[in-house]
Amino acid sequence: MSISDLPASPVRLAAGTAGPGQPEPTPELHTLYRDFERESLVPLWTEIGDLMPIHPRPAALPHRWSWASLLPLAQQAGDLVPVGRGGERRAIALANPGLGGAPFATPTLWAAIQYLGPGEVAPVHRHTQHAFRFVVEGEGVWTVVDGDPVAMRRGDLLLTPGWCFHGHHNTSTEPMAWLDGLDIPLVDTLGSAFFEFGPETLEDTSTPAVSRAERLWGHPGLRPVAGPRPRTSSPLSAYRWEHTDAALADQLALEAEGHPGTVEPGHAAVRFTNPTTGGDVLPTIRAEFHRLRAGTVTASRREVGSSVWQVFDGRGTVWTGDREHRVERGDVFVVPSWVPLVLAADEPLDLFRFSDAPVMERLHADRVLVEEPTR
Ligand code: GTQ
Ligand code: FE2
Repeated sequence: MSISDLPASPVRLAAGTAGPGQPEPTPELHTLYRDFERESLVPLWTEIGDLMPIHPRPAALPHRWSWASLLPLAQQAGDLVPVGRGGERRAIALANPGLGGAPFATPTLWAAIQYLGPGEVAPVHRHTQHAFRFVVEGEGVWTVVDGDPVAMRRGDLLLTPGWCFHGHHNTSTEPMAWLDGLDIPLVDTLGSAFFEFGPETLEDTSTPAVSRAERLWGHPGLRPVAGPRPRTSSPLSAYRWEHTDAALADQLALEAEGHPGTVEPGHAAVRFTNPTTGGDVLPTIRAEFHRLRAGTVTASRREVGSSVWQVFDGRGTVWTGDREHRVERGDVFVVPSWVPLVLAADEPLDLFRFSDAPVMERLHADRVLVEEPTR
């Protein structure tokens, strides 16, 4: 029996046989443990294996949601559930099956599919939770961030940092669905949630192709001289697909020309950055884009902290621990802390990823273990 297999309940423990480091069960011990319970006390020696494991043992499980299942359900919600003040958003959370029914993808990250029909408006509000949207297909929605209308199109990453007012509206004749990522579970654990309703109507209903934030902050390698103070969240509210795509294509092309820059052979990756710091786009969330050449199998990689991935294009196979999933466009999968991940591309494979890495780094809890491919 390993230390982490010890039974959890002190009372149960006192009734059974003693495990390693545990006292012999006696009626007196049983009474002591019952008295602990009555006084809201828990002895460490019965919990040590769960609370202080040899390595992370997350409750969250590796899991895959297929876009082919998510989208029709979001469409049905579009038919049956109105969007407006009070409910605020027609967002359906991906609930990790290991987290007891909580609407959390991981212990720190929220992931949801949000759906907005033609002409619909999701009202303005703000909250301390940091948020982004990632678009796997469609267009026609503008998210208005602190009064600045930001177009949402396939491949774009759009930011809504904490305490920025935001509302969304669909100006097209087609419905649109996208992926939301927020730090709701972390904020819930920390007890740091505040929320405020905004004005009843959007501040600006214009539909510019380029937001004001991009005009100020979206020029490569350049920042305005005025207002140069570092900000913990990126002031650039849109990261456009054309730039991401070009960066990934160049990374792979350079590799083919014999110049380094990829993560590993056939695996290009970029991180979205805050132009005021060079760091992550949000204080609690890291966002990346990965591109695998057809035939690439990655090294096995385990990291402290959890990630959510969405396939943007292509098909492949994902191994999370000993689970294997076939994935294709739109599919979302979760990699809990310290679970080894291997990706294999059957055809060119593009993936968006977000994680709680900035939190782990701030806590000096970040660790990575890379093992060469065995498959
Ligand atoms: O679009 O503002 O998925 O506030 C969860 C909370 C989306 C949003 C979510 C939110 C939003
Ligand atoms: Fe929100």
